[in-house]
Amino acid sequence: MKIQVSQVLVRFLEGLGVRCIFGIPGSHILPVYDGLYDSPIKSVLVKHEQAAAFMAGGHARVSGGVGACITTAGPGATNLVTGIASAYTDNLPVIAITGEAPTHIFGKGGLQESSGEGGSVDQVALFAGITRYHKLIERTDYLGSVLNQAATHLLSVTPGPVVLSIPYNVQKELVDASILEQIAFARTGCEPVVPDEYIDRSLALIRESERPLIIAGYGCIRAGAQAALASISERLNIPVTSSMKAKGAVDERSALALGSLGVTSGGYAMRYLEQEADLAIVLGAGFNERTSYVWDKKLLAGKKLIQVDNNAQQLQKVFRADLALQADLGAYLGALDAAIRQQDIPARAPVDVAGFITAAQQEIDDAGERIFNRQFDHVRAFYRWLEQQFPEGLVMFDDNIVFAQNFYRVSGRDRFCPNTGISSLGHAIPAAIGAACATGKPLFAMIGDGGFHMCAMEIMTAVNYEFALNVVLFNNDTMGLIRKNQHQHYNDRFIDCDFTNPDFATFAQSFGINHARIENERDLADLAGRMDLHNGINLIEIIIDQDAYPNYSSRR
Ligand SMILES: Cc1ncc(C[n+]2csc(CCOP(=O)(O)OP(=O)(O)O)c2C)c(N)n1
Ligand SMILES: [Mg+2]
Repeated sequence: MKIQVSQVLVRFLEGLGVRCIFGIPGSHILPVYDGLYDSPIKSVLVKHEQAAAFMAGGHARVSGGVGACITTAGPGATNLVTGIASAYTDNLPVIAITGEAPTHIFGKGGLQESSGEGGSVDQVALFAGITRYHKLIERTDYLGSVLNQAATHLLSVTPGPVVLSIPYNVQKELVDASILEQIAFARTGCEPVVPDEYIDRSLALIRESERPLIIAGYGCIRAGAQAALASISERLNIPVTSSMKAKGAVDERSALALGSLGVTSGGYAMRYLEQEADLAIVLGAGFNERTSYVWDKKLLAGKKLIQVDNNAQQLQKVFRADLALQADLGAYLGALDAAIRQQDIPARAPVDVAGFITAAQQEIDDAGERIFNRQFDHVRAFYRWLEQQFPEGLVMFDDNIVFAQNFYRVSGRDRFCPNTGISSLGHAIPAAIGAACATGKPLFAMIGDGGFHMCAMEIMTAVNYEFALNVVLFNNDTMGLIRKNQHQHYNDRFIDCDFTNPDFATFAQSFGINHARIENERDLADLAGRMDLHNGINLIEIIIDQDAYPNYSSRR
């Protein structure tokens, strides 16, 4: 049976399991939009294509499946760049479908042409450095193979973004529907097996160690290995810290949780690692700049190290390991857990993590190294309030990060999605909107006022589609991080950091959403009664002094 290429693309998306697609139409992509008209895929009209890519990424993070976005040629495609780059650095399976001028006008200066011919914008070159796979599909004879390649990258265990650009005339060509049969959508064929030898060597290192510490990375969450991780930690009394991205890999409110590791964290895990641990078990953690305290050699000096990652490039990238193993974290932790049960491996001596944290806190206070002074007490109280309000779990997208790293203990039922990727401002709101299509859990987007300015109109997307969303806006009338750096390193020569905000109560009113203003702890008292945090669209504004600086240095 002959169908249009545009319909093949829609069926391809359906085959990938795409449930929502975020974008803005333009005439160069209308055939695909017309195909979406008859599809169960929900299309969401956004305000800016950058946000569409962030939404696709947010959706992928929370659903565990493929996120999708769609734009027209030229500016529609170029507006995607930061969002796609973010998915690239976060290894997210995001597919972007973009239109393109018809091939017969290539090189003649067609409207919005981005074929690279005749001096036009070159989309292929533009996306080359930020995608795992990108194709300007100029013909249909290789369409099946192109789509199969795209699926390979999207459904891989180390996925990344794919951009497919299709000229208008190609979208309208008729091809045989059997093209779709060339595409392997199911790729879970063989269960990864971890050789016994590696489990035995891991157990030998654990047996030899008196004070092991697990450093959990996002790989544990991606592999869905949280239960095995908790079982190993509890059975053997091994405390757990995590990278920022893996907060909640074990319940941070549980007895063996040390909080997250990193320059902007509470600092307990770093102290435990340095002062106590004799074996670090690094599971799917990249050890990038912040997690590794700028690759501080003291951190792992004199310790044994086990490192397991499904990505060979991560292994021994920064530190040498006594055992480095490329493996799926789910398979490894499952096998390790089973072996610990079978072999009745004795628990390590009990560890008083709460006592260690209290003592470390005192040490930090005495050294004047506390990151937040009393000017942030209401922010701390807000996060405590949040923990109480949502014991059953929430999903948090966080562009601020520093507050959550210090104040919020992510439970095993929460999902914490910090703005990693390329750390672009203006991410949390669209990413949370993307997740709204994937989860019924309460959604929070935490964002500074500088970042809010970059994406605030997307709140109207949530309004249009009645997506429940809580936006927590940290209002300090400044780009606080920049102001802090100009205070610490540039003698208070403040330039281009401060600004005047709109009145956010009026702003919220004009959007038809709820608004609350938190200036101190007392304002939290009746907050839950004033807005429906589960089903409403709420803007919670937290006022912070412009001259209140977190006490850490990013050294730049
Ligand atoms: C797209 C983008 N532009 C610039 C930056 C650099 N940058 C990092 S933090 C920051 C200031 C953030 O201000 P705000 O969102 O108000 O948060 P605050 O630090 O005040 O809490 C800037 C400009 C960035 N990360 N992303
Ligand atoms: Mg700010």
